[in-house]
Amino acid sequence: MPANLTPQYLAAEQRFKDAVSLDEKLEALKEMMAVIPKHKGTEKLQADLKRKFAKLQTEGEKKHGASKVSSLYTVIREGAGQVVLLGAPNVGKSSILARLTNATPEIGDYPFTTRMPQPGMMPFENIQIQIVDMPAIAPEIYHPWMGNIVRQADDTFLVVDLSSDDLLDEVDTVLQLLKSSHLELVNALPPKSESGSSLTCCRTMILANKFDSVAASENLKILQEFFGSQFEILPVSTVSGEGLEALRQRIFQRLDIIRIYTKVPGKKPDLTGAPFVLKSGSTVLDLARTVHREFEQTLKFAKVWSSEKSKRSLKFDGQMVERTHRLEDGDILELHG
Ligand SMILES: Nc1nc2c(ncn2[C@@H]2O[C@H](COP(=O)(O)OP(=O)(O)O)[C@@H](O)[C@H]2O)c(=O)[nH]1
Ligand SMILES: [Mg+2]
Repeated sequence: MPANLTPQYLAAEQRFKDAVSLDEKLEALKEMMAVIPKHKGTEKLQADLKRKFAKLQTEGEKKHGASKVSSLYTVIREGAGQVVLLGAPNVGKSSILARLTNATPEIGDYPFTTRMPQPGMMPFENIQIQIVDMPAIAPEIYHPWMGNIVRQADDTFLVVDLSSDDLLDEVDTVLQLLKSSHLELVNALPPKSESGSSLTCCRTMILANKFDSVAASENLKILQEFFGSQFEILPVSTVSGEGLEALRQRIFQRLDIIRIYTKVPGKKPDLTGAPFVLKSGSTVLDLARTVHREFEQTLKFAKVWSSEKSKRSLKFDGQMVERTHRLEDGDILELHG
């Protein structure tokens, strides 16, 4: 038996023994994993705890039925886009969520702190983007329902720990586990006609977190060497804050959306509220449909004002445009039916 088990650990163990419900057992085990002294002598016990935890969690899913569990784990979409954070245990997914959003996830230097998908809203200029922190992906804990959440999201970010000497293995493990649930993380989606296989492709970039740590520069080089041609890699640190502003910008850019305001004829536009959000490439008619279905029939033309930030050489200043006119981010539109 390993020595040095603390009173806190023993108390949690007692709670585990006394627990009646599955939830109580899981909570107690989680506490045991959190407080167990981390050294060579407890490695086997730590591994046992992880296995026990995963087993109980799977049992719970079976008992409650897969459908109930997966609905439990669905994240209701909010805001202008939904982005998922994925990765091995302890890489800093929850810390990133906490730095970007209003959410206050549990953060710990022990694995499996996060058991449920946890959403938070990231304010970005005049919109909000939903970021979803996911439970860690590891062989002993991987749940297929995670795949469903990834599939439904607009974008995924694979978080990697630059302080870890096993980072290549960790990335490989995550990619393999996702593949076993028919999900492939890719840099760019293949054209629709080519995606005939049973694998669903999900667009991903790598967040190389803990850039502040001692081994980070060296590990970043290794990561770039092995995965740099396959994925875009952005170094970040939730501790120093480095890369976080670039990350916010990338999250927005990768959603590939435009924000459009409407105005009433003869009045100034109200730019303080939330804009309409559409996919890049949307037309006047697409926007009109979003405002009101009737516009599909009744819309005759629109007038457009470009945003002050527009980089167009020729800015619109209230010109009349047709229904098929392509809109640009920040455009202000007056619809005439
Ligand atoms: N040095 C360093 N540590 C970090 C950074 N981000 C997170 N951590 C630490 O890594 C551990 C795991 O963080 P957490 O966000 O819970 O990881 P998760 O399991 O992926 O959600 C915690 O002890 C954090 O304080 C970072 O940028 N630099
Ligand atoms: Mg976490």
